[in-house]
Amino acid sequence: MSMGSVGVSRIKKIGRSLGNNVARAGAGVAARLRAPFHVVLVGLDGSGKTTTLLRLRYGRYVNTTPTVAFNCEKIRCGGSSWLVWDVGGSERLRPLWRPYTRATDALIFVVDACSNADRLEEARLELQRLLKQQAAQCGVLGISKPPLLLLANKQDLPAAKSLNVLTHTLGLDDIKDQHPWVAASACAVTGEGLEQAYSALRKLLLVSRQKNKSRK
Ligand SMILES: Nc1nc2c(ncn2[C@@H]2O[C@H](COP(=O)(O)OP(=O)(O)OP(=O)(O)O)[C@@H](O)[C@H]2O)c(=O)[nH]1
Ligand SMILES: [Mg+2]
Repeated sequence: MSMGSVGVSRIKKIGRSLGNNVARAGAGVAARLRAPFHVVLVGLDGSGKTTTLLRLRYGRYVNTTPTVAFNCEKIRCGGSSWLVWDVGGSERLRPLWRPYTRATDALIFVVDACSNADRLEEARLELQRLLKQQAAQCGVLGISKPPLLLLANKQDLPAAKSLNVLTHTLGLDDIKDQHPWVAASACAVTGEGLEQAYSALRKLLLVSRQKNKSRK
């Protein structure tokens, strides 16, 4: 065997092993990209959380009853897969939001866009309380705040308020620099707007992760 042929076979061997390592690393990255984002759906009772989730899970309208604890479904929407925890929104269940939203990738706060002033004030208080808890929890754990999607549901109804009115009333305009958020309108009955809403949340999640990486 000549020196030249030994060299070539060694180079081929190194190339193969390098290729395997790159392939393994690539598979790891792909698996991480495929892993679903963990997201928690919260919002007042009757805002339509479960209807949005079941619409995405089954691709059709499903009649719901008030959630007495939580639902969990894996869905694909807006270019990603999501493991969605839908926690009941009745007053009695709201204390559960805290443990469910600990160390989540993202939050979705669903608001009934037709809510009257009292219900909007109730939603504002709950949302602001949740964001304060998030800030405290993330501070303790040393992690960044999970991006928030405000989902203005029931846009099919004539009394639905605009996104601008809702983001202002819920106090999101005031926390622009403190918490990453995005808002979108939807109708859970027809599914209109849900793809765009999840896609906007996905984009915000990726941008936030990129920012955190470059900060480290
Ligand atoms: N017109 C209209 N009705 C909707 C829409 N989304 C949900 N609903 C109705 O609103 C009611 C409450 O919906 P749910 O999905 O059960 O509400 P929820 O937020 O899960 O309520 P809890 O489980 O009690 O927290 C149901 O009667 C739904 O059919 C929508 O986009 N448009
Ligand atoms: Mg429900």
